Amino acid sequence: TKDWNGVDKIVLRSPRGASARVSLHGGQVTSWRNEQGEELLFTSSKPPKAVRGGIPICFPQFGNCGSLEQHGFARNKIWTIDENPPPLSPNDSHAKSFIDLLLKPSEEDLKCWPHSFEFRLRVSLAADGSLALISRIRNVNGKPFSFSFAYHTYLSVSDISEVRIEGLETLDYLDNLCQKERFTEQGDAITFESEVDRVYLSTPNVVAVLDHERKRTYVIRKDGLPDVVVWNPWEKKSKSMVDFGDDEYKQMLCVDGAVIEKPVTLKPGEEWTGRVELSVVASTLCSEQFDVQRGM
Ligand code: TA6
Repeated sequence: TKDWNGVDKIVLRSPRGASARVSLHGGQVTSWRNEQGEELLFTSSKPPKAVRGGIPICFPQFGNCGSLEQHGFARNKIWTIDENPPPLSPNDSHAKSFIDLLLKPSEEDLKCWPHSFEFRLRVSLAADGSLALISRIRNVNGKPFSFSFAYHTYLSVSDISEVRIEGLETLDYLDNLCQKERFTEQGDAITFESEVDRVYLSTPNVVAVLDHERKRTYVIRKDGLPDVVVWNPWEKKSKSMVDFGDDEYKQMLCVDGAVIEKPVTLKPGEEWTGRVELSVVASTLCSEQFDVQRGM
C-alpha cells in the first residue's frame, strides 16, 4: 500500500507459502514474523518520525557522535522502490522474496550532509524464514565522505534476564555508560542484570542470542560490519522513554551489526556493502554447538 507518497507499507511473504513475513515502513523493517510469531519488538511508528523498534537503519551517523540527529537521518526518510536494483547475486535469487529500496539525498538533506550518496537496500526473506538486509552505499561523484552505520535490531525476547549472547566473549568494547571508555569482556557470555549500552569491536561474523525461556537462538550472520552494539535500557531508562512501556525492556534486546569504531570512507565512485542475516534456531546452543554454527 502507498500512503507515504512513495514507499510505505510493504509486506514480503515467504516464497514457499510458509507463514514467515516481513513488513516495512519506508526503508525500515518493522516486523519479522515466523511460525513462532513476531521476532522483533515494535512499539510505535509515527511516519516519517523515527520508528521505535523493528530494524531502523542508522546512517550516516550512529548515536550522537556527530552533528546530525541521533542515529542519522536515513530512518526518518521516505525511501522509494529501486527501479534499477543491482543484479542478483547467486545466493540471493533462489527461493527468496525480496524488495529493493533506494534512498538518495534531497536538497534538504544536502544542506545538513552535503554528500552525493546512493543507498540501495535489499530486504529478503528466505524459504526458511531467515531475514537478510544488504546495504550498498555509493559515493556517486562528490568529494570523499565518511559515515558510521548500524542495523539497529530490536530483537523480541521472552525475558531479558534469561538471555545470553555468545560470540563476543574476550572482545574489547566501548561502554556508552562510561563515556565510551574501552574495556575487555571478561564473561564467558554476555548476560543481563542492568542497563547495557556497548559497542563490541572486531567481532566475529556470527553471533548468537540465546533465549532460554523460549528454547531458541537468534543467529546473526554479518559481513562488512565489524562492530556489534548491545543495548538494553533496563528499568530506569525505560521509564524515561516516552514510547516505551515501563516493563518493555524485559522483552527486548538490541544487537546491531554496525560500523562505528572505524567509520567507512568512500572516494568518488566507491561503494560499501554491509550485510546481516537473521535466523532463528529452535534450541539454545551451548557454546560448543554454537562454535559449529559459527563455522558455517
Ligand atoms: O546503543 C544504542 C543507543 O545508542 C542507546 O544509547 C540508546 O540511545 C538507543 O540507541 C536509542 O535508540 P532509538 O531506537 O531509541 O533511537
